[in-house]
Amino acid sequence: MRIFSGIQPTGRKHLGNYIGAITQYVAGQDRGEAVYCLVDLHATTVPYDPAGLRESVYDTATTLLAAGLDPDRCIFFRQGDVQEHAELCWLLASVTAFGDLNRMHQFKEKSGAQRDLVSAGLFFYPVLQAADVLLYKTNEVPVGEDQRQHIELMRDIAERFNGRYGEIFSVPEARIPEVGAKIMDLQYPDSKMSTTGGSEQGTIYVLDEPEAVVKKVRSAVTDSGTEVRRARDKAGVSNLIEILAAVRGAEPEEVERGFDGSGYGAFKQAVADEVAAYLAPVRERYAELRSDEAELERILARGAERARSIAVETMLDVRRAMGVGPVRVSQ
Ligand code: AQP
Repeated sequence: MRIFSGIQPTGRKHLGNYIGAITQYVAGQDRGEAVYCLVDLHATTVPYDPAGLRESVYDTATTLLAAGLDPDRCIFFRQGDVQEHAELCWLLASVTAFGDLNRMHQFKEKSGAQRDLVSAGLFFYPVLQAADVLLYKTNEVPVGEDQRQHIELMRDIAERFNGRYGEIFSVPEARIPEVGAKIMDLQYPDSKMSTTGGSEQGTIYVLDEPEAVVKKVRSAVTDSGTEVRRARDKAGVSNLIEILAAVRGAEPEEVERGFDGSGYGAFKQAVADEVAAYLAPVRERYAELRSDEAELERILARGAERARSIAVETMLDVRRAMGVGPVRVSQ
């Protein structure tokens, strides 16, 4: 089974990215052939600083390695190093419905936040994402809940392509965690914890110092009640229950039972301490790994070479099926 996921090189990854995606990436290395990609081409769809992008790739690569990605047990690379991603994106455009792209929630949210230019790249973001996944004939895509719609779209794209040109692609399944699929902002618990849209105080970064983590959790917005249980009108407490359950690898019901009658103060302190302890080893390992940029480049280059060997084969199939380019003797 092949597993693929991409993550934006936005540098500072948060607890939502960590629980929703990164821990699944690490686990995926034991479940199948895992392919993980830092999507620098996606990062160009909103205004960004070119020199900063390279730095952010190193920051994010280091975070993933510190979290437990092992370049010997997965293919770990930078999207921009494998040009087949961009080529397949264009070719998949022929089987992507404009109306479907127009319905994507992420495009609506992100385009609304742009001050100057809403780039066509932002509109095309899910097509490039489909290319990333389909290029590796992927079976499973570990992601958070916010990516469900994009995965549905890429499944439609794969099916339409296969129907029109022949069975080339696997139709991928999303793998969304049961607990922690959508971690919410601690200050605005009706909105997801987010790199671009969240509040600084409500966002726990993987690299935050323990004191900062404790402060953010202790000042998380809750309701005026005292009961530690999940409910529609208790978004803040529900989020903290979900976070603690994910950190402990437990069910949210167990967390509720464990804090029955203890009040919000003791509960928040426990969440704060356990999240700080959960992230500390990643932060420490990050500090050890980040300065060796030559080694990071070496890891990404080796990953790109391995990724390319798969991607080139897929593109031969795609080009042949679509009648693009010269006839090639099969290789
Ligand atoms: N709040 C979240 N809870 C659980 N999972 C989440 N993910 C994102 N937010 C949450 C998952 O993290 C992976 C990487 O997402 P990305 O590549 O989009 O990286 P990002 O841009 O840094 O993440 P954000 O926070 O989602 O950025 P914004 O809000 O700016 O777009 C994905 O699998 C995602 O589901």
